[in-house]
Amino acid sequence: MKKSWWKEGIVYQIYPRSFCDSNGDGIGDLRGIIRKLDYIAGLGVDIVWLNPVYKSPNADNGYDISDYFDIMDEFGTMDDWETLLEELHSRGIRLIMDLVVNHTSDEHPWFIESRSSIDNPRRNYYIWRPPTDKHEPNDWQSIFSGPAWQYDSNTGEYYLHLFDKKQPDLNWENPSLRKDIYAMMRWWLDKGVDGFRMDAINFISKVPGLPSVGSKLPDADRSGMQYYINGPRIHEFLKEMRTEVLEGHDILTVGETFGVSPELACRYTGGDPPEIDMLFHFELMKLDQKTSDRFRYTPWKLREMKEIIEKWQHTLHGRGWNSNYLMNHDQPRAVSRFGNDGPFRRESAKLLATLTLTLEGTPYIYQGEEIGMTNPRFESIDDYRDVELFNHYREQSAKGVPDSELLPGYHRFSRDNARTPMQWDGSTHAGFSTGTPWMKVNPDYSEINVHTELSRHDSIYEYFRLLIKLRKENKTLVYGDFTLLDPGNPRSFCYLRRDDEKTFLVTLNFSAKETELPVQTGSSGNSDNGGWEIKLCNYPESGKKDIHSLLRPWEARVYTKI
Ligand code: ISL
Ligand code: CA
Repeated sequence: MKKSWWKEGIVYQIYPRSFCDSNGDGIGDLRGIIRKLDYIAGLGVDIVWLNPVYKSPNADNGYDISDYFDIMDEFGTMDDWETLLEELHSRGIRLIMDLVVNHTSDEHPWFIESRSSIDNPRRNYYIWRPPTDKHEPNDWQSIFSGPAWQYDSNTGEYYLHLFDKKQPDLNWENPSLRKDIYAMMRWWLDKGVDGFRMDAINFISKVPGLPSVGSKLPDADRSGMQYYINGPRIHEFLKEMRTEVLEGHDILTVGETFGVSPELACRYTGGDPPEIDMLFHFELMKLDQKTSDRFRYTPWKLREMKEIIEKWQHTLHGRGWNSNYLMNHDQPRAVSRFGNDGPFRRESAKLLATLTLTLEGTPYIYQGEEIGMTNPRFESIDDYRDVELFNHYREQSAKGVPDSELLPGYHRFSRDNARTPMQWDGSTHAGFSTGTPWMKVNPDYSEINVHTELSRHDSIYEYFRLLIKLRKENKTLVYGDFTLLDPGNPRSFCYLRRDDEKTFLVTLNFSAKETELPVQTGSSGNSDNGGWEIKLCNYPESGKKDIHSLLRPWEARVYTKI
């Protein structure tokens, strides 16, 4: 297997709007990030991924770009961005930028021209269709609720928007559009960026003719997704991007790809060179969300989580490359979702970190995960900020669904769960801003914050640091193979990571009950430890001398064979 820095590296994701506000306007910014670089570097991460910082009217917090070549006013200037890049590089940290090219803002000059007349040269930069029987051209639904088409009275046609109506989809069938996108990517590479996280990248090729779903399919399939996910020309476009832009650059590319199987992931990430280096799949994110209603909870079992992880580890081993994440800016807080944000918050935050950082594939840590931040439970819809939620709310309340029925779903699944301001200390607004934050701080900030965390010798941050160090010192944890132990065990998740040199055993108790280990690792007071030496444990008495045969509630241990 080919080795590379982006396989061995660890990524820290920053959502700039919510990270640190340097000038008191309530919005996080680039200067704020610069202030906190030693904190980030202290974790031992090698790569920072920034969510979009380009000019944007912020219908979807920067995922609606109006100028690819400039920085959003609220976040600072291009000079600030250059300083950030220099400061990261001087600490040995690389920077990857979000690349949003499935759509732009409706305020992008291309779209303004495109909508101006049917024969404008930019008309075909977007996807316009005349009405069908005075209605939408097809029955596709927007991922953010309602039809995926918006009527424009100026020319009497509809344009396609898979996300909000302020995010019109670009027409990748048009070679001039592709040329412009590639030129923009080269421009950022010339500025020194180290890679791209490609937003919704497997949505860019739509099935020609844009067929309607029709009424035959069950409800879950009515979105039209089958006509644009991994569409007919996606591999061709990515290969073209590779030759036109990426070839000859030693960078990292990661695709955000909803609806990809492990086999397909091998096709995307397995070539030489690969179409994209790695991708984010959504199978774990669907564990507790199995219906088409984004805000409906479905119970999940640890066994299912193990099956998914095992399948991805096995299928991609030697044939592609994984990326591992338990949350990001679109998902609930991992500790609230997969862990226990009550009495075992600290233990379970560390346990989840152990999982992310001991699998094959590149690990991604999202801001606040390293201090165990939790989901807020805002009591009023007004406290939320996300366009996805508001569009959903508008649709549901128009149908007469009361707030009290909608709030539990928002508490659990709103993307704002991950977007509340970073909790730096116990002062007003958690030290995020001296002004009024753009979104309320989670009320638990006086207990959960960086300052409190760093003052403890057993902090979650410190545990992340130790795990990262262990991974860096042991390439077996990066490249080794994966064997699941005791797959049917409903409470413990245990596995081996192995190569010619070493074997690691990871044991995770995903429950508040004591659980037996599937492997003989010796017991308290017993010198026969089965040849296992403990390297890391999320309980205070690191277990070095005292090796229990039972896993305590939410206990995580990493052993190595001696
Ligand atoms: O398709 C999905 C589920 O039905 C989504 O998970 C989809 O893949 C996801 O919403 C795409 O997210 C990305 O693009 C959005 C932006 O709002 C998100 O923040 C971004 O991560 C539009 O640019
Ligand atoms: Ca600011």
